[in-house]
Amino acid sequence: MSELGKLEDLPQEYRDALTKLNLVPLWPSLRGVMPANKPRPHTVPTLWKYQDIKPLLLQAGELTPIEKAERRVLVLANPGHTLEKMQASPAMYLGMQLLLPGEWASSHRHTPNAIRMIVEGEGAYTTVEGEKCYMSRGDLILTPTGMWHEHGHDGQDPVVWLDVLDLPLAYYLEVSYHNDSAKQENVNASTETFYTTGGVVPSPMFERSKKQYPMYRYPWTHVRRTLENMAQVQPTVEMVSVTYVNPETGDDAENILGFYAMMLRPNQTLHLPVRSPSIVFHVIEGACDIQVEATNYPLQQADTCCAPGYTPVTLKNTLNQPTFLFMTDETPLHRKLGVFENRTKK
Ligand code: 1HN
Repeated sequence: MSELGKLEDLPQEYRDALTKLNLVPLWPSLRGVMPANKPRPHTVPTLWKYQDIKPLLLQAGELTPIEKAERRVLVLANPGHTLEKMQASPAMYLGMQLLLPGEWASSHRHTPNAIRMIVEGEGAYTTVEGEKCYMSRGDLILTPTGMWHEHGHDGQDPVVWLDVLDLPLAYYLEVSYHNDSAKQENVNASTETFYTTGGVVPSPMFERSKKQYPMYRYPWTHVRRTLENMAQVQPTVEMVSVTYVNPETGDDAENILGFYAMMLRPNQTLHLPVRSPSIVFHVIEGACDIQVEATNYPLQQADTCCAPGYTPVTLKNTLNQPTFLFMTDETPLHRKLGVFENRTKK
């Protein structure tokens, strides 16, 4: 591969003439935008420890009333993208949100897709399109693009959850905006009750639901039980994991980001496939080491970590009991764009 000409090789007069006309020579920047064989990600492996975040989040609760914040969130920003960009990876935004007893975070909707993964506390809820979804640790609640949502809290203690949005992508595409509304009356039946049993879907007059988002809440108790059962009946299967899907179609739960839960067996070491999407790990229960290339990140319960794509990642359960992880990645987006790759050495 020959070395390409540099910008400095060109006469200043010529460069000035180009600049004046909004023109740029490609060759000095070609390798930068398209490196050989493997992308050069901005995303750097980053660990956010809940024990660091929680006191600062509670302090935000004292410093900033909910009316002044609308959403009281500390953003988990990847320094490789610069903190101002508020992104964990190219397409993923992460934030830890605090709601105190009696507070209400007003109703709105927006173009980015969002989910909540509940970290701790009981008694808070998100109302999604008129459906009141109660929050308990490990529950996944969807608020897909365009769905009205607001948060309330009937309980006694602070509630914290992890927000995951595809905001960086929506912002990049210049399609990110929101609308406000009055408080939603919660009128709709809980959609999850229609999908309590796998393999059975509601079919009034034998017609299947055409809703793109037929279910908003995935209770952790159900997901955890599924993982434990899978681990038990498949003792030799290494990767005990599930994907959160649309229960009507089996498609990914949302269009851009993928959501998964995994059980690491006691003391298990697991090498993940090397794939193109960035990935985020959050410990629902237990503890593990996450090794990204040569660096080891020790995670306790409620800690969150991200790794860039095209990078070897090894998970090691550091406990003598199962560890449960929530994971989110950019696989649905990569597949739709036709850039998904799995580079695991066979
Ligand atoms: C949002 O609407 C929520 O509804 C949380 O709780 C975080 C980050 C950026 C833009 C909108 C929420 C958000 C957000």
